[in-house]
Amino acid sequence: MKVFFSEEHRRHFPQAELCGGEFVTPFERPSRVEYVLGRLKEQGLTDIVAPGPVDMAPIRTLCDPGYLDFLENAWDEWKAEGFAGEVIAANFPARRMQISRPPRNIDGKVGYYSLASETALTNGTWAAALSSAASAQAAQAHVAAGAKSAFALCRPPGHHATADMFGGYCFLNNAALVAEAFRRDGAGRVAILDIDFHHGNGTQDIFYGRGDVFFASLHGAPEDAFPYFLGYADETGIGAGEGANANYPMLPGTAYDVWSGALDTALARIRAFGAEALVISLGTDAYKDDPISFFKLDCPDFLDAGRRIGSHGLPTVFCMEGGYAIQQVGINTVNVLEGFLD
Ligand code: Q9C
Ligand code: ZN
Repeated sequence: MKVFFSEEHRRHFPQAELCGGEFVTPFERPSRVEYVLGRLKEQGLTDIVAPGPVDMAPIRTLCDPGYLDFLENAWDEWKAEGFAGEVIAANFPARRMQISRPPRNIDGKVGYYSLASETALTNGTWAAALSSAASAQAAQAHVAAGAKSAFALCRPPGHHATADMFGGYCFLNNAALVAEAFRRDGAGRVAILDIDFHHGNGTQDIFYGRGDVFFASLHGAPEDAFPYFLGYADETGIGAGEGANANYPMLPGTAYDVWSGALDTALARIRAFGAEALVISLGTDAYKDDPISFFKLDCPDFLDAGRRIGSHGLPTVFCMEGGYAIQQVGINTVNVLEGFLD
């Protein structure tokens, strides 16, 4: 399996994450990908290449122009405002406030264009997010050209990002870009399966009204887990998208017996949908010792999950998402790929 990876990810390395009322070193840190790269090489997955330049056209098609403009200029505007720290949102358009009027001031704009305040934006964030999207695009092009599968080692991750909001460590929705590219390249129906511990709210939101892209997500129940305000089982799509969204929220302490049942159900739905290509949002934060999650999957479970995904035989692009148990993120992520290849 070919791996697409850009060193440009390093340009996103915020010092601060707001967590429990304190600033901590971000869980989503550059060293995560070193562990994944190390494990890939250890297991003989050595075909690792840098993507070509990002293709902006599909990003402009997918995202709100004001949002892209914000991402590109936020750091400069923040500094011009005289703020000393990293770009962090503190003001949000909450219930019964204006949600269609982006403020002029960057302190307002950052809240307008985000869904949470844990994620800081820095000088190199835009370049890093574009390089992450470029890896996803290159992986998709590789599979569209006939390869059975590819792994986009994306950082920063993408599945929480909507067309007009960042948050949950995500800026551009890489998995959504891949799904759209498969459609553009001729796949009539595409499925996205999100196995990250957190609900893929951004991906769901982007495709919620569409019948051509099926979205399934296995995640911590919204009553108990970020992003809290989406991911319930009764969210099944709307209009043409009715029936093309499937959520599998699960409770704290969920282990592989229950989780794998949800995985099989989701895969059966994807098969029944008639997907011609598959995108996996590959987070491994369902791991038992993940510092910010509450499922109980163990390392071999990721191997088995990969096997179950691979047994469907669909052309597949994996996009890296979360996974914060730093010592195991490489093993768990590569286990899914190895299981898939079995
Ligand atoms: N105090 C992804 O896995 N909440 N994003 C963190 C820590 C946000 C996770 C709570 C979690 C975002 C891609
Ligand atoms: Zn996650």
